[in-house]
Amino acid sequence: MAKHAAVDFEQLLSGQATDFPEIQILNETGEVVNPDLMPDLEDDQLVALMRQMVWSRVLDQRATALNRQGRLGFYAPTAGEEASQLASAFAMKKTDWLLGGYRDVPQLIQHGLPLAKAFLWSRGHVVGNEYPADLHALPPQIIIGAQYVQTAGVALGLKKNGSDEVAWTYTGDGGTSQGDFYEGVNFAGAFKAPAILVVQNNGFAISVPRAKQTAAETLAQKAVAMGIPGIQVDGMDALAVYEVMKEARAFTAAGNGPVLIETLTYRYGPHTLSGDDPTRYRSKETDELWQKRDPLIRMRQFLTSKGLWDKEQEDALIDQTKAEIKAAINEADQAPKQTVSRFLKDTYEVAPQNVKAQLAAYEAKEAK
Ligand SMILES: Cc1ncc(C[n+]2csc(CCOP(=O)(O)OP(=O)(O)O)c2C)c(N)n1
Repeated sequence: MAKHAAVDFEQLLSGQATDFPEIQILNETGEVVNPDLMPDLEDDQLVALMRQMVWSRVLDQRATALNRQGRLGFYAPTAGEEASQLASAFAMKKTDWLLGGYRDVPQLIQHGLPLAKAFLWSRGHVVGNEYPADLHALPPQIIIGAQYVQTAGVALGLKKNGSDEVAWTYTGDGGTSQGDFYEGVNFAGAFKAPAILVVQNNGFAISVPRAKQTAAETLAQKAVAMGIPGIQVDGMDALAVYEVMKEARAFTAAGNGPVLIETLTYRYGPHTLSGDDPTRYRSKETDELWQKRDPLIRMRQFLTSKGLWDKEQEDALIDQTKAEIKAAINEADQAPKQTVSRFLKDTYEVAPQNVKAQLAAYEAKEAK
């Protein structure tokens, strides 16, 4: 008689991804495919959300041009990710704490970072990291995964203080391979910290396709290893992203612990503007497929069909945004030139001897 296998590996694998269906409300043509999930948003809120997404698209175009003119420095393009970025942030409160990554600048500006400061951050100017006191956010994190462990700590701090605020963070598909990703999610789970952990899966980590990060069928299912809920959502659908985020916020704020959300999205541009060329690692067909899924197209159609949006409105917003960007870049130009003494003063509250000596030397040099 054949020995019965103790483990059915095929069965184990096939069952894994079934609890992570992609949540969608608006399809590619802007039709409501899941009316039951429709978020409770007033007409003016729907328009405000669309305005933020259009604003972000214009910002991306202008930032790209400004980088090419040498008027901005580091820039990670955001076009294509508007629903993932802005609709998720739209569900959060002004007092909630945002710890984003290097691509998550649009959310940060909507959360309260003055645009001129965002530009100074891109240029590498210290004033770009001096935040208004009421801005509950950290500067964009460059070390992938670090924002996840820090978010767990911020969320635990909020919980210990009895605050009703929550912390939220973003990383990319590539970021889910980091040790810090797992540690952050695990810690937040173990301490039931009020955190929302977003993974923006745009298909690529620089040139590396998502399939090379992990054999896991979804990134949302990684939540299982940490014992917390994981959700996969259509990241090109602003309504779905908003609704899932809003429900996650309510869940975590009620003391139930963190939530992991995977948004399925795409970046139309290169990884950054520092030399990445997407034609070397992805096809025109893939680009075109995702162009059809553009979050602006479906939201525009949805709002137009409700009589809430038209071309005139959009054109006026585009002009207004361009003017706002122009004013902000000019304002950034006015920032004082950075000095070594300023950096030395920022290093310690009470400087040690070696820093004191360097400070004196640089102050003398700068006074010349
Ligand atoms: C800890 C760490 N390792 C490597 C890098 C270099 N790096 C910068 S961006 C990037 C790819 C990240 O891809 P993903 O997480 O998918 O986010 P995306 O840029 O697509 O938004 C890498 C490896 C880094 N910044 N930090």
